[in-house]
Amino acid sequence: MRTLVGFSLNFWAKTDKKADKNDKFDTLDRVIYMAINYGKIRYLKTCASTKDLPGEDLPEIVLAGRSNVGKSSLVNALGGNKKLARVSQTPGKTQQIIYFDMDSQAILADLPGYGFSKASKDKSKGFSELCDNYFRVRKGIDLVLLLIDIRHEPSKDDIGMLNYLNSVGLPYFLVFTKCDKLSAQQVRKQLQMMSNSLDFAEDARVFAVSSSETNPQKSGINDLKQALSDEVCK
Ligand SMILES: Nc1nc2c(ncn2[C@@H]2O[C@H](COP(=O)(O)OP(=O)(O)O)[C@@H](O)[C@H]2O)c(=O)[nH]1
Ligand SMILES: [Mg+2]
Repeated sequence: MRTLVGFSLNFWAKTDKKADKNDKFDTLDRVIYMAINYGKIRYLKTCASTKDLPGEDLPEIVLAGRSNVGKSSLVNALGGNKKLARVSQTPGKTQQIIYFDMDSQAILADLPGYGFSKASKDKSKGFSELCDNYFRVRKGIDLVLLLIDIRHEPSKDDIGMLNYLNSVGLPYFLVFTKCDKLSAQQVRKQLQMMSNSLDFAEDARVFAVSSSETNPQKSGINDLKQALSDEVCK
């Protein structure tokens, strides 16, 4: 069965304060040891080419998704610091791979977004080449976070990326972003639609998150943090 982890935890916590103490999703269970101190996420380096990539000593987590889906905002939400990664109003601005060190426990690669229309053709070409080259040369990827906007049908590029991950067998989580823009009921409906229309691995975990600066609750982020820590410590 597909696990709608972040989604169920978050909305249960909000609506059912007297949840059964023995329930495995009880909020007490959330105060568990995390390997990664997320307050210690730091910018590491920016890579314009695969020649610049950092060493592969630490586990590597990769953020992939279309431009403007919320990759940089997610880095900031994980780190609890809105200045970590530059959040852009203009799709397609980031044209490099930006690395963050996660408390010396793992590194996080924020990939250039795919599928943006405003950048020039040349840049667009370089962009996807960098991503292609990255996945070709990088052998030690531990986990890909594939971000998809909860509000929209997955794009051709989202589906292409998912098919790629399935075909090469890279482990991934699906992270649906911008959930604060929908009601709880709409989020549920969209998740159902996504799980019917997307061909994702049975063991892929699914999170529904909000990284919005104006939404202090940051739904789903704690659950994602815990899951990333668990992956890194495995
Ligand atoms: N409401 C809301 N806006 C978001 C969220 N995540 C990102 N955004 C907005 O979406 C835009 C693009 O975000 P950004 O993180 O730069 O996307 P990236 O291109 O994938 O790195 C910015 O205006 C963000 O403020 C979210 O969870 N909720
Ligand atoms: Mg970005």
